[in-house]
Amino acid sequence: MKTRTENFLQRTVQIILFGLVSAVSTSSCAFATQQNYAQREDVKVFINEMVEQHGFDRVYLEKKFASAKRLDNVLESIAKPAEKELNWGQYRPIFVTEKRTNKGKKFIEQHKVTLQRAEKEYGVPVEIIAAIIGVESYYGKHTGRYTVFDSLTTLGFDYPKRSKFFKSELKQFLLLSKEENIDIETMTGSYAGAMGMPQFISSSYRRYAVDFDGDGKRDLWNSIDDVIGSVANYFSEHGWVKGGEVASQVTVTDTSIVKPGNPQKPYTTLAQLRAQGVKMKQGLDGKEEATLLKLETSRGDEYWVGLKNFYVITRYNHSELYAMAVFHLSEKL
Ligand SMILES: [Ca+2]
Repeated sequence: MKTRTENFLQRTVQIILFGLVSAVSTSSCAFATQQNYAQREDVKVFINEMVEQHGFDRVYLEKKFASAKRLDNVLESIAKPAEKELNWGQYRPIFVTEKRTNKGKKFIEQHKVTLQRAEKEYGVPVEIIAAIIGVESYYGKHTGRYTVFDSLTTLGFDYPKRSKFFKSELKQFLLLSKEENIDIETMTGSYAGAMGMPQFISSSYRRYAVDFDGDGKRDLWNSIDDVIGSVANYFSEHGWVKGGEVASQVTVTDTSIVKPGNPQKPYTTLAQLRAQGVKMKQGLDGKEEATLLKLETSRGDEYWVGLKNFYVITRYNHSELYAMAVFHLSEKL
């Protein structure tokens, strides 16, 4: 699954930037370096491919790449190692706040009809859909101010470490703009190319976005209906179990059974964990597949079982802390 491969640290930094210092929004242009991408050999190869394999107009692409800006701040952001990895005790309070909870309740109230329609159609609870939008963009408020064409061009051609991935996303991005007939100058997002209220990268947008308001377009920047439907469809396509639980806190007597690295994918069953002395709430089906997680906080370690739906949330963002934060926020909504 390569639909959302921005790694955990980048995503965390990005989300923290959105969440904590959103007031300091940077304009893409402020950190741009002049350079003509259209004249570069590697870009010419890329343009050729887009013309020959995907039917793009050469003159159009040459013109666009000639005016593409190299964004130095994008390169700085992506290369910057996070100061330190956050543990659960530090991560949770960033996302599960009273403010985000209250705004989430209002969001649900305001978009109840659409959220309920999405739940009915895709089997994904209203609260989970709302929590994702709440964590990703503060319910649509912070969707990123980078011109995604510039950031993907910069990363695709000037960040060798991940150029394959970003060139592929750039290709997906151009195809998306063509299919949806959107001017690439208006397609904004995070420095790593996550777009709109649900922060879909281009390949996810093409694959999972749906037109949920029926106007014939999939618009994740402006149509809240499309956003809601698309998030629900994403989860449904990744195997969301209708009516299933996400995670449950447990007590572990023998901590040596905890696998290091917090595997996100279920690798055992609840019955097996019970047999290993894990105490959990009643009513959980023993046959259900699960993973056992250890989450560190300043008040000591917490142990959780993550079920299939927990794993599905990590398909949106490959971090167990992210999935747990979404789950906790959804529980408060
Ligand atoms: Ca639409």
